[in-house]
Amino acid sequence: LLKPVDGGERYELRCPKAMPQASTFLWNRNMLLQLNCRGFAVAQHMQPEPSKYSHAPLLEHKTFMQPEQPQYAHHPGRFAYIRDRETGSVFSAPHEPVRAEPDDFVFSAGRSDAQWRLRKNDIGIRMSVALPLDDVAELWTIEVHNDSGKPRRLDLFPCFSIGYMSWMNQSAAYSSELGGIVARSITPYQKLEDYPHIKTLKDWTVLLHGERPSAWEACRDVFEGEGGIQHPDGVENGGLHNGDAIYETPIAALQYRLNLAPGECREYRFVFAPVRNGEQAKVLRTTYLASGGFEAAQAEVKAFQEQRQGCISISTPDAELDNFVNHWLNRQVFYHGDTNRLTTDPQTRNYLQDAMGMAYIEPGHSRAAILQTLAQQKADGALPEGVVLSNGSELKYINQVPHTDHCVWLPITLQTYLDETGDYALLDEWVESHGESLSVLERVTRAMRWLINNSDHRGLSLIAQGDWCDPLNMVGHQGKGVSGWLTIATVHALTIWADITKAVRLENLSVEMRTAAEKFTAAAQQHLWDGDWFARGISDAGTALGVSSDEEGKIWLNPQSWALMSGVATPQQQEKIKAAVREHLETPFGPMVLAPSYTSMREHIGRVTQKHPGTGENGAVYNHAGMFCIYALYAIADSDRAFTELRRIIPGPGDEHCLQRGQLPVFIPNYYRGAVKQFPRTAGRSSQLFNTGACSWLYRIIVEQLFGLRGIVDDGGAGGTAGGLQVAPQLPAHWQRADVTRHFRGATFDIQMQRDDSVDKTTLTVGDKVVTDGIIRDIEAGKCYSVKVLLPGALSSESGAHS
Ligand code: CEZ
Repeated sequence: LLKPVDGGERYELRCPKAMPQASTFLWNRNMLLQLNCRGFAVAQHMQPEPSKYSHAPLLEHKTFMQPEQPQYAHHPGRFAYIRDRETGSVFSAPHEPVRAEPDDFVFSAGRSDAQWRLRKNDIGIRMSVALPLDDVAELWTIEVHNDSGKPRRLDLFPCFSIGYMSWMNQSAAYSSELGGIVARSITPYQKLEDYPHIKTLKDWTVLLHGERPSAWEACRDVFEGEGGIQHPDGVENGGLHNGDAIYETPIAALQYRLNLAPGECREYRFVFAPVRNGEQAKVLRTTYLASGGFEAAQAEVKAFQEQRQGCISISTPDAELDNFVNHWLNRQVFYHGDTNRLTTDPQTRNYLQDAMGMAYIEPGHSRAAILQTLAQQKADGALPEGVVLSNGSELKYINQVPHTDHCVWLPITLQTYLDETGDYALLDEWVESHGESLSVLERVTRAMRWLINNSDHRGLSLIAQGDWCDPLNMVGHQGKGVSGWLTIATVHALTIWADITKAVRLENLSVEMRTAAEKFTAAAQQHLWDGDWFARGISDAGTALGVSSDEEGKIWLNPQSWALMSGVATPQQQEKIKAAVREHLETPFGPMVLAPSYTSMREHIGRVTQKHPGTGENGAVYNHAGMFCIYALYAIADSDRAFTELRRIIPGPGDEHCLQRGQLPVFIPNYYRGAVKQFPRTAGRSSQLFNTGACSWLYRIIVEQLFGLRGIVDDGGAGGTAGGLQVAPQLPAHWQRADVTRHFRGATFDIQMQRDDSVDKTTLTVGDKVVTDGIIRDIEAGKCYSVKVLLPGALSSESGAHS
């Protein structure tokens, strides 16, 4: 049913019905295209705010990308109907809208394209789509193959949804000058001051063809007639009548008449895109529909991607993990950094964590993102809710709600960047914000002092209308409620900043940070420890949440994970926490973010309790939080349990695992349904949403914890001391061997990790030199190092069970 091909670079699904929502996504810096296996598509481009060019049949409400988006018969898609002119039988590719049972079906997700191959009645169809490097355009190829031993007379009807463009003005017609269907509209608006912007928008949608069709239809209702989109009259009756749409819903349907000899194949190319005018359409035509245009675009994308493969490639006993890490995870991490999730005002915490992942792929990008964030720091040290990326854009949606955690992510991202690059000069860069020029070091210190001051009389961190958990909006809206997680996360952030300032020999500052961290730790211990785990918070009215006396939302994952990673939990508490997480939160899909899921509104907690139980923050396996848990387990060296959880979060291995999730292992979704006891039927189901902080954390975990290949500074070294690469793998006990290539500060390390009976501790050899402290120093850029790591704990056979 499911399998990786091309060495893992593609992933194939062989049935359109087994996981109907299974999807992949393609992007470039200006657009995003999510495609599901049945041909439905969600496309978005930036001008600079997200816009559509292939619309739903009703005017869409504009909002952020949502999880588990439902599909419906008229959902926008890219289809091709095939009609046999002799028998009149009709089917469609990829599967929608006709939904005929295929004889063969393959949906193939690639790193830079998506393909479908299907066969029905001895006719083979191949559809594929790729995006160019920068232009907003879908490059489609449709091939029809006569696999039967006799000549076939067929009609091919490529049919691309344009949908309801605008209530002010919409129309469509064929243009022989531009060579395709051209749909025009005016984005609806009312305010006079919007006009200058509206007139710059790409309000046309075009389907440009390589080969001229024999007929076309631009009006959706005429195309469909009484048969609807599933059995359109235009197809069933055997011909289109070159109609146009005059303030009617457009569609781009073309007709090609084919007479195919046995074994004959015909290929057609199309460009589907939004444009502002005919000139832009002409440029797309000459760039892409001239001979070799698609090939050149793909070659450019490939070359671009090859430069951004990430800093690690692995070969382990777990081939599916290798595929995911080598081909897909790096891609998803890069997508986040490259596009900022296609928003112009990413949430500050997301922006910083996406930049954390980029430290391993394109560190210059992380550096710029840190500077960009600090350039919007407020005078009191607070960071804004969102980082505004383009002139004139504003804080929208969730960014209008006050959250108090944004500063926490700053030292975390900075540390990752510094470890990876050794670029301590960044700390001395000057950043201007609100008319004040301060160094990065001063600005981060100010952010940390803001966190220190954001506390109540008990020393607990105020939550306002949320922290990491966006919908935790009613715990502290009156200004008194506190966050248990944020109190603990503040310890983590301050400790990191204490370490960095110590490394650059700012002893006093470092002590100030460490002392403050100790105070928050003491406050957490005094007010938040509930006997077996840490509480999630205390409301304005003084009611604790996430405590054993709660019937629902009894235990929340984040305070526990962060208590483990920050050192807040004592060794005894660590054991209790691990046991509690196992008992209440563990599932076959990863840990749930809280349990039991709330089933009704709690006005001292907020919106999170109104989400459907088992979705999102209300008790899903929320993978971003799952990553904190895995990171924490590695941080306390519980590497086997960490690996077990890590492996659960990636779909597979095996069909069954993927089927329950309904997702291919080509990305990590933001959640899998939780509430496993309350709703076992839907447990594990993927949100299909590939925007998530989980991917950056997973990449970091894999590089720095699982394989233990982390950059460090020499303790006490003056600012800028490069340090080296620390080698401290935490491989799961059942792995006997792993080979890793790590790119680090311009050098390449070919690392063989192997369990060996003869050692009782990890032993590191570089070339023929034994390195006793586990740190490879004096790294020369451009050089390739051959590294051998012997690990204790060899099993007698390679058959160690994978728990
Ligand atoms: O957004 C994410 C945020 O982007 O939710 C996370 C948070 O840490 C991320 O920064 C946890 O709350 O508002 C809501 O209720 C939603 O939960 C969204 O904001 C959520 C979406 O899943 C992201 O697309």
